[in-house]
Amino acid sequence: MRIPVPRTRNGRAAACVIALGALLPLIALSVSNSNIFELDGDASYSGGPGDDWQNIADDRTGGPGLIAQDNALVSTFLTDGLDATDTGFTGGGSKDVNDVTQWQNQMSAVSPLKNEIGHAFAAAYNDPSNDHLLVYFGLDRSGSGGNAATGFWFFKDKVSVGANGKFIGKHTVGDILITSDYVTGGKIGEINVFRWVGGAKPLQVVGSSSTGGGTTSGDRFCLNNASGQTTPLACAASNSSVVPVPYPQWSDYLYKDGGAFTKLNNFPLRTLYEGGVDLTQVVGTGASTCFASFMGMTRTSASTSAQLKDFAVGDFGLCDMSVAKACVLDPGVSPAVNADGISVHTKFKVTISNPSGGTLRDVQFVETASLGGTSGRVCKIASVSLGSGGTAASPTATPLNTALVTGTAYEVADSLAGHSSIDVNLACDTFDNPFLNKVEARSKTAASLAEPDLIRSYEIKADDDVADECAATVSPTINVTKTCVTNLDGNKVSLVNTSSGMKAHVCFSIEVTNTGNVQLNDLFVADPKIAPDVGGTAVNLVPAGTNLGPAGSSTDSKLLGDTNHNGVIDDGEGLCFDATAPDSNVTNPELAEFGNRVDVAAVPALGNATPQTSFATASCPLCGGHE
Ligand SMILES: [Ca+2]
Ligand SMILES: [Ca+2]
Ligand SMILES: [Ca+2]
Ligand SMILES: [Ca+2]
Repeated sequence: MRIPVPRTRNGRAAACVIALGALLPLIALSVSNSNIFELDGDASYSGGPGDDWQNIADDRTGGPGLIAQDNALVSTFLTDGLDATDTGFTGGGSKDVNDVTQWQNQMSAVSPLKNEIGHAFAAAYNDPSNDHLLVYFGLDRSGSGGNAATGFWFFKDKVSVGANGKFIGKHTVGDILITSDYVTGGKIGEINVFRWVGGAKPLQVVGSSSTGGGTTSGDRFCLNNASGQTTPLACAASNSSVVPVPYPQWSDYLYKDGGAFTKLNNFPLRTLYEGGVDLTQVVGTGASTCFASFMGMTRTSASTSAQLKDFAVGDFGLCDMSVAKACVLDPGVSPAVNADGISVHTKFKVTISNPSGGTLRDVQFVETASLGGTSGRVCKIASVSLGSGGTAASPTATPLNTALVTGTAYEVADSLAGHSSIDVNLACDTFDNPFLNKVEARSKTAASLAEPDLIRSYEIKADDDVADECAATVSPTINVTKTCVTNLDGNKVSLVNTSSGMKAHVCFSIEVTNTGNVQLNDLFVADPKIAPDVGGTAVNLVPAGTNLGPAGSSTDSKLLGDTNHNGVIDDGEGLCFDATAPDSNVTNPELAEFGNRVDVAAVPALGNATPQTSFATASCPLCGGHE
């Protein structure tokens, strides 16, 4: 497979089209007119005002670039695999009436050999006489002749070969299929043009030689003009004689007839097929003529019940759009934990690109992440960078620094020229770290369209080897200190007489501090002797250095034993217990101590939910000489 031929001659191509229109202002052109394209049963350029496949192959990737003329708006020239290394259709689901998602492909030799595609190609032109979009298509066969049938899809979606025998992409209403038959003698016997409409009968016949009839002129067969039309809907030609392979433009034409594949300088009879369709007639004036990919195929017949054989598929960027989104790294700013310790600030850049030759209109951008409401997620457009290829939308259509609404389309450019892109710069605050989300871009190929005809999306996913997501550094840490409270006598231990005898009365203060950058929830304090009351079942500590709300409710530390919440342990405050004997039953009063250990734990509000823990011990001496 090849990528589409890069259009390096747009300026001259446009000039040629204008010149052609200026020279032939009163002459009705059409899909069958050789002044636009030579549907003549060969691939060689005659030197006239219209192109042939030689002009297209000249500009393919790796082509020689020797011919000045190439009037195509966009073109593609695909070199297909041969024999056992070729990918072709397989399976019962590979039918015209089934969605692309039901088709299957496999690597194997095509049977019979007459269905072996060597190359497939397509090109789009503007008909200057009526502004219709004309699309031409063709293929060469690398196997011996005989009756054969072809099909050509123009997809709105980007269809390509996927993994495990599947295809990537799907049908879209408006996809076009042209099937054709060519029979002994090289004559085209049948052309059918279908439009994908979805539903139970997804293929709608737009034009067919079986119902409307056709006319043969030389090697060219055209459908008779439809009612109300002055030019044919579609034409096709095949070589009824041996014609040259136009080297050096063509990539090697290999042919097999019983033996091995051999490079030929001529196309044998009926191995070259070319056709064209008036797309504007197919879809109607004013409707979208946007297509993103092209497929040429061989098949058992032109009927929609045919078994599908070989195919070649590639991009056909008649109009196209892509969107990407990535987190912007801005140290200390993005991504970063906000001062509240529970949310993360992230800047994102959404890049909407137009890789095609045509202009996109009314470029819109939609956030599909759940924003606002009770979730606390907020994204705002900080700015739009238009670059040289974009023109601004009305300022009211692009509200800056305003909370975006999920699912609402915001226009970010009035137009986006071919081969250019724009950036939408966003700032988001969310409870997620990293904030994984999805964006959608929409645009039109004609400003007159009621609805966008190009819709693309991009999702930032975790762990998919694409560095588009980023997470703020979350550093949850908790600290605890435990101190003996000195009583009025200046001692840390008081002896009190109780009904059960003399006891030591000992008081502590315990201070738990959040020393990290994230809020700590559900503070848990365990001290077996004093059973401290932490002040509720769900006590939270805000990040270090932040104090929100009234004292004692939203602070970064909690002083246990401070009964009146004035921040200090006053006389009579503290967490106390009575003991009948010193720790370890020490008998020497000089060495006697009363103490134990406190353990704390709390759960970070962001990042890993593993509780943070710490502990402290304090021992209060009976005689005050040591601690
Ligand atoms: Ca031709
Ligand atoms: Ca020709
Ligand atoms: Ca092939
Ligand atoms: Ca193939």
